[in-house]
Amino acid sequence: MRIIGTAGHVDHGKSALVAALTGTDPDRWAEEQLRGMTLDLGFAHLVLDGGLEAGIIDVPGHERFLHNMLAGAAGMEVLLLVISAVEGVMPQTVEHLDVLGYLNVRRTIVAITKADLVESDALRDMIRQTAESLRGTIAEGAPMVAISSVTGAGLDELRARIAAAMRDIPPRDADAPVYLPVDRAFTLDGVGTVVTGTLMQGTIASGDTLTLQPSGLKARARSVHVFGKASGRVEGGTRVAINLGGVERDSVARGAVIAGSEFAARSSFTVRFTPLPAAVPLLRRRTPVRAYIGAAEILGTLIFDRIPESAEETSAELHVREPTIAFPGVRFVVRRPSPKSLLGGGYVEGLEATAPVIEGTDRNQEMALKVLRERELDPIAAADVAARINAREETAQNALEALVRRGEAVALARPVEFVDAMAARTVYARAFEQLELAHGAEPWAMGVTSIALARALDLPEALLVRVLAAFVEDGRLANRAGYYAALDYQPRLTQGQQTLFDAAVPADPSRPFLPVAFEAVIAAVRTSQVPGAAKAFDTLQARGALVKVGDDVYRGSQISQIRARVESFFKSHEAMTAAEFRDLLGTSRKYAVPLLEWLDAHGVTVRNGDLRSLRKKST
Ligand SMILES: Nc1nc2c(ncn2[C@@H]2O[C@H](COP(=O)(O)OP(=O)(O)OP(=O)(O)O)[C@@H](O)[C@H]2O)c(=O)[nH]1
Ligand SMILES: [Mg+2]
Repeated sequence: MRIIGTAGHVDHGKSALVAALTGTDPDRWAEEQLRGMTLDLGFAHLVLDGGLEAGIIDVPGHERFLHNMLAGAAGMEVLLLVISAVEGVMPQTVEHLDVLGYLNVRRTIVAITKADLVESDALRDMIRQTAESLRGTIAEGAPMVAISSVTGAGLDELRARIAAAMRDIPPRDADAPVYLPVDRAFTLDGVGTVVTGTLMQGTIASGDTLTLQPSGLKARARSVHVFGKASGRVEGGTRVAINLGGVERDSVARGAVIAGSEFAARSSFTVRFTPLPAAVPLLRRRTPVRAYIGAAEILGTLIFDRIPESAEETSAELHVREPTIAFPGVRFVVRRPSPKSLLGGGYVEGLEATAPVIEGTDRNQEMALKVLRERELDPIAAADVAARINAREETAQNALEALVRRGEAVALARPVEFVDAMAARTVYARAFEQLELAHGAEPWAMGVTSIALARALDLPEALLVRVLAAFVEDGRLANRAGYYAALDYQPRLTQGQQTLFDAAVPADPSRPFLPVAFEAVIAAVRTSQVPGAAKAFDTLQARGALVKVGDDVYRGSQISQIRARVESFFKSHEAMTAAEFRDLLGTSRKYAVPLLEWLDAHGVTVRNGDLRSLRKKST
């Protein structure tokens, strides 16, 4: 289904044309019937030859109801510009074209109505003049068809033009996140709350849980109707009516949005804005506006860095008083709060709007990559990428994973986020440079800690750790006992360092399980004046050559023997007391207790009251 919209000056025959094409009078209100004038949006279902279907949105032409016209305008893809053969182009013809020039119209057809009321010469002249007046608008060069809603003349040709235009435009993205600006909300007896709107993109199925924004209310789609017919599932580009379960009529109104979870309501948007030429002198650095986004009308402020001096596209911030849903590429129009003249319009800035059109899955990957590149080293979650590239979260996730496989992105953990691979590789390269320097300068050290690396690279430590983890995972960097090192790096102590520690923690065969006080080792390091002794001590501990247990230091070989004895003890015992352990090693209580705690902490034994048992190997 496609969405056709009417536009044109009051009384030019928009509603009559819709009725002639569809058999439905779009003026559904008694007051509209009485006054012979459209006050609010009307809707009709057009079925053309071959089953081609469209929803028609009929708008009021009177300038007083421009806000209602605006509520329906964003959904229009095919514009049926209605111009009376009697009057020609009139003020609201121009105003509607100005509005629609900022929105999503892709094809325009001009219907010259009331052709039955003018002579054929006058009609020809009018058509020529009209074509002239439409220069520079979105209707420039559009096909023009003279019709009469009274006699039916020209309607077949108009239908053929409409069908051709509909076939010409690409379908809306059914795979994108749901975006449905609500243009009507009402209650039906025995049914409950119903909202209608144009599903701009995405897919909704009856039974889905939908989110209303900006309220955040959740509602169940009890049923989904398309022009009176129940439909299990509707895709982007359809006029829909949804019966919402669990929502009071009062809590939803025109301007609300049914939006996918990818989108969050915001009150501030970076936009590209183009003023109308006549509005340029009215612009201030902070220009109060009435903004029309989707079907919403919200007061706000347009803020410029530099006040536009011509009717050219420029960057601006749009702040609105009530948060709403808009994402890159979403179009908007602004008027003055009062008098309500049109100021201009534009679109929410972002990749969607500025990137060259890339179709298919590659499009998502390319857009996601642009997001990553723009952020450099600032990680971003898949859900946030989704909102920025206007894709469903799952789609964004797949695109990001594909980028990781392509080597264009790097996945970080805790939380799962992504960064541009180029930026990450730069960090890796700089870190590696630091490591090589450190390995050369202090070959006895284990490597470099994250704190030292972060300081050298001038990066937040937490970020550095997450980025480098990806390279550790890939096997391009080692992280041992908290020290980063090149993969093939092995610390080697100097002869002086080795001698120092051999003497400080000596092996005494007569007292095989006697440790040395940690303080004593530190004192030996301090008084020795052996260069690099402190880091060498760290290295020996990191590699298990020396083991700190409580306040004492054991040689690694002592610890292995102790473990071996304990394990062999448990071959013939279920449990072990502290006293049994002490006797097993022939050591004193002073050393036995910290050793037992160390064995508990290192997963050798399990403590159960006063008893220890061997921890079952969980493989
Ligand atoms: N003779 C003749 N009268 C027409 C034709 N189209 C519309 N009219 C008449 O013109 C008047 C206005 O028509 P509408 O269709 O209500 O005009 P509109 O553009 O919808 O007006 P608004 O919605 O108020 O902007 C009505 O009295 C119609 O009967 C036509 O093709 N021929
Ligand atoms: Mg009308």
